[in-house]
Amino acid sequence: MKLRFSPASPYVRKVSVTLVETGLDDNVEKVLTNVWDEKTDIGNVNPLGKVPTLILEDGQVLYDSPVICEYLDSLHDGDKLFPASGAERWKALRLQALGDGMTDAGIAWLLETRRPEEFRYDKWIGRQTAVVLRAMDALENNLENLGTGFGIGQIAVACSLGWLDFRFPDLGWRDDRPGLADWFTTVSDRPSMEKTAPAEA
Ligand SMILES: N[C@@H](CCC(=O)N[C@@H](CS)C(=O)NCC(=O)O)C(=O)O
Repeated sequence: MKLRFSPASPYVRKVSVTLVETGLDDNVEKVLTNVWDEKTDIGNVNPLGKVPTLILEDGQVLYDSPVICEYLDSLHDGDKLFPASGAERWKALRLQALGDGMTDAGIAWLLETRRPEEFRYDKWIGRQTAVVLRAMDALENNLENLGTGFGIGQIAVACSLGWLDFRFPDLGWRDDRPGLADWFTTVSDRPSMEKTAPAEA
């Protein structure tokens, strides 16, 4: 399998963490991809032009991160990151959606700040910032949803928080959210998280 990746992407990090947590890290060749390079071929591989994109041995292409992570989870016999069914599954998928949604808003916010000043829309930045902070509040106010495990929902939230620290180091989100801050400190010690810290390409 080949993984088209960028070391800065929080969605790619979900896949990279999943690979370590499932013991599959050695089964994937990682191909550095700059999706913003005008000459990139990523749009020929994945019509959405995004990373992560996983290319299977038979040439089949998988995207996006929830699909890739669930596929990888189907390839091993250890503890599953995606509960198979029932209430636990919906809980895990909702937590993943919350983590991914927090990332989506953070990325929209970041990209807006990178536009030339005359094209920047402060109201849009405000809207996205509010989503990020509201998602963090929802996590802080429902810490039981994070629990003690490290499945796909927790992975999505951890990768999102790690990316927000990377891109917005002065956000100060820990000040009013001590429970979430403690949880993130604990999960950041996992080898899968240590090995995949975000970096500029
Ligand atoms: N929902 C997708 C989001 C993937 C995504 O937006 N990746 C970014 C990198 S962080 C990207 O490739 N952006 C390129 C673009 O939007 O054109 C996932 O979970 O994989």
